[in-house]
Amino acid sequence: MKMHKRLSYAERAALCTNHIAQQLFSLLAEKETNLALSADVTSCTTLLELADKLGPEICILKTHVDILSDFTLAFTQELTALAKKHQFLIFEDRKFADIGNTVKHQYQEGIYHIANWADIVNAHTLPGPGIISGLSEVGLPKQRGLLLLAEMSSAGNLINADYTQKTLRMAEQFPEFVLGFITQKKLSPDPWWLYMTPGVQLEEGKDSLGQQYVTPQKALLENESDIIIVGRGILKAKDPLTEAQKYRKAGWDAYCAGLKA
Ligand code: 5BU
Repeated sequence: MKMHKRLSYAERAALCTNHIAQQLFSLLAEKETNLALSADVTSCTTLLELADKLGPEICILKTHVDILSDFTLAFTQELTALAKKHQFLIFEDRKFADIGNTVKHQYQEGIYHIANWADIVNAHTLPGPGIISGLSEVGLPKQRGLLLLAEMSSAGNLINADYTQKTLRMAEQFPEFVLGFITQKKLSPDPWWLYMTPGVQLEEGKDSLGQQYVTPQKALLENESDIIIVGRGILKAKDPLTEAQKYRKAGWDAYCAGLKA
């Protein structure tokens, strides 16, 4: 028997001290979508068209900026303008994984200047807490947020339950900067952490390179995650907008069912 009633996104927004978590929980509640689009395309024009068309359906647009073959800084200005227009946050799925001093430069400098346009980035905890300190030196003054990789969706990954728990403990040392986790499931009774789950499609399954898919219901209702991250499930569809609307509905219905459970 369940002891605790699940809290709504709005209730959790009110319990957050982390600025970005609060903003994102409020956005989920107001826009009524827990769908993040993984915009894994290689052309800036295609990405911007997707962002403009699907923007009204999503809470987050997730990028892999280093797969864009025609990246320019002007592109990031257009993307941030679309984020404002359609009210979504930008998450660069950079998966930083080096020592603090190096990731600081990777976050702020280089070709991409990620810290200037991405609201959220993520990092592996393998290098230890210095990676978070380094990123926070760049991100905190800009009111950015960090997700830690607590679990991965791919088959045979080396993350175990102990690593996941230690990742949670590390997050607790940086409550101002860390807003939550990339994970397959809820990790803590503390209501302020946000959970985002990749490896989601309408049917369970896998791809040929180790990706494993769960359904929106499994991720949000059973595993109590908060946001589903969907790439090819939407991008490969004949009509990505209609497909995004299907995922949005599936995600929102699963969230509402969780509140009633
Ligand atoms: P897909 O097309 O829905 O399989 O894309 C999933 C996206 O999420 C893709 O950009 C991955 O890089 C990303 N991802 C993931 O699939 N699994 C993980 O554990 C993490 C990120 Br972390």
